[in-house]
Amino acid sequence: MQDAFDFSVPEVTGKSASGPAAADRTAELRVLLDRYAHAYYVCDAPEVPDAEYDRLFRELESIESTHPELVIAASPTQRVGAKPLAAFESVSHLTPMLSINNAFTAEEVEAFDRRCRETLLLSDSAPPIAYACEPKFDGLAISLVYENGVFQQGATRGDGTTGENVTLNLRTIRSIPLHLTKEAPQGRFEVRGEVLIRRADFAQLNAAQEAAGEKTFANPRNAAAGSLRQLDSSITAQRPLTFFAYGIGEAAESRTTPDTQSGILDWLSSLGFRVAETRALVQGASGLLSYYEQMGMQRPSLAYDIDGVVYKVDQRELQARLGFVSRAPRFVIAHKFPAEEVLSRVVEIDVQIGRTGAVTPVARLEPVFVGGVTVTNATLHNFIEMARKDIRIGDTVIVRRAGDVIPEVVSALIDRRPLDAEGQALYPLMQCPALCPECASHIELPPDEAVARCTGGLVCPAQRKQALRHFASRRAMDIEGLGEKIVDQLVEAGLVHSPADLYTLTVPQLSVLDRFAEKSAENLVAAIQQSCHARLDRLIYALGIRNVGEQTAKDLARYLGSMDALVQADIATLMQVPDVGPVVADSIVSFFAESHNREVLTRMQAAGVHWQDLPTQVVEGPLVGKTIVLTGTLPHLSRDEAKALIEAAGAKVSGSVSAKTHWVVAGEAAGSKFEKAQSLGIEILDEAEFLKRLQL
Ligand code: 5U1
Repeated sequence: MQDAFDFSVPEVTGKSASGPAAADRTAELRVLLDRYAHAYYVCDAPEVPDAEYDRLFRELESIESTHPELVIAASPTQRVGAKPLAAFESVSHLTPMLSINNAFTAEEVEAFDRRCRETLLLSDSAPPIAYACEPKFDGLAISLVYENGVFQQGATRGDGTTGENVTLNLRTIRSIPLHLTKEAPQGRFEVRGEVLIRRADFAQLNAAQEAAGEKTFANPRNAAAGSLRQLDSSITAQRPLTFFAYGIGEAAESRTTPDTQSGILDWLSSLGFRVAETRALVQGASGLLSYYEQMGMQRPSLAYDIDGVVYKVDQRELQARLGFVSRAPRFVIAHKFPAEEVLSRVVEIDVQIGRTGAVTPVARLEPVFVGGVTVTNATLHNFIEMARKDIRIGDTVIVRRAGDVIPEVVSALIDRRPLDAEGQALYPLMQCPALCPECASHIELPPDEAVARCTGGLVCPAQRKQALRHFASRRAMDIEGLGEKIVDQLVEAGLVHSPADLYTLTVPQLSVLDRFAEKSAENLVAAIQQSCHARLDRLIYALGIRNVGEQTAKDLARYLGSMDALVQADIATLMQVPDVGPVVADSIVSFFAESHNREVLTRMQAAGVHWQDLPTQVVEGPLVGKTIVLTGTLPHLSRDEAKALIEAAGAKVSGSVSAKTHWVVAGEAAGSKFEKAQSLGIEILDEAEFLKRLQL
């Protein structure tokens, strides 16, 4: 049950001389309707019959239609009604929406608790850390921005830095308050949480879709995602979406902000948000593990899907001291439930060639429903792994799928293997082909690697198709309408060899493709042209350089500032970029060493693709080229402050000590890094000496 909720609304300012009674009545009706909606949608405890709610709602609509000056954005009547959008705008998050690290075993949870204690320098005799625990909703992460208590803007997580503006759709979700209680912070206030569809609502939605001859959804998460990405908010309004709040953005700091995560959840509840009823405050690792066990038991009877639980260090001051590791906060971990496993049969084993030439054996399966979707293909990872597990055509196999993860074959039930008359397995173990089935280039298995690769590069149509799909994908160049089937046709028809060819495609060329009407051709050419105005980091990511994901592309753009600088960078320069190590640096240098890759960029530019260089954040300052490791607690600087100073001085912070480390900056209770630095003869500095070297 939620806490008491104060239903007073922001004052109606538009009183007309002729309608003070109408203004009073609208205010009164809004208070009542908000209260009843909160009871119904947030507390699951309706206070009045639906007919009474509808009667009051119609009365409010009627007054507002005769007194339009009384309409306010936060009125319950104003949830739906805007015209469909042409596209969603991008929104930069006030503070990044970070991801969280996962734990899968009790040992990993114990290690998390131990790491927190060590980083906070708690002695063995210190009391256990208090943790706020919550279910991990299987929905979509959302940010809601309130301005003086009134809902202004809502966005999807997107890549964590930039999401899509889905405000109009979020306004239709009844458990998202359009205005908050008077206790809400003034100014900007950001609430974060998850949008989902409850199981019972999902069943009803699919039944209604089926009855209307519309497509049904594979699982509640897909239904929620599809509903939230509707350009027409009147469609979203018909979908039974629910919002659960789980935190606040940093902009929300105010004097009234509680100093614990558990306090924040209670506070969000009192402000009108739905928060997990099954939240708990526990002590230490044993408390975490018993919460996990309890939630595992409750999981089947919960109203919504969850894929694990989330543990957060409760005290926010301790959270701040713990800081971050590689873009995930150290104070939080998601303890995932085991992935669902089912049995199926391998009908065929095919070889798939990935974007970077990786050769992956893929099992074609008898269809099986697992982890919320019907699965017909599952990865066997690589030929070495497949041989180790001895998986063959005809085998009955265990198939596993968790969340968004690609389904995989876990193992074969060998005693169910079909045998011939002599008792021999009907099928031999499949070997990795010597030649690529797509382009007949040689397949290589580099020493010390498990993954074989086709050496065909962009000569290989499979690699070309994958590279183009990646280039056009939403997080890369975001070319609407350039889907898998069209890419396949473009490559097979010989119209497109590299991403640069996309920019010279014409409507007549596209119109000859299978089932491609002139209008679709025009739309695709327009979408391709729209992508000409690119963002540097997205373009870097779109190139599909091995080991360069979205975040690395962002770091490269931010620290090198231009494509020219990236193309020309040598290993040493690249390794000064935060989180770029020798493997990533080598991939980048090898990519641009290929003249055909450089040519693609030149041809794209010639065809009109342009991007803006960024002011570089690098690599200036007194410590350029140095790699520094921090260990222990410094007397004055927090970990984040020390890191910021190092990066501002042009040096790089590394998490581990190696022969390439220049200095180790050590504070109190420095551990194994200190010892390793000593054994390698690396210079160890205290805070004062470190600040001196920074020339501060
Ligand atoms: N329940 C819950 N889910 N979840 C997801 N809490 C929570 N916190 C998150 C995420 C990504 O991030 C925190 C860092 C705010």
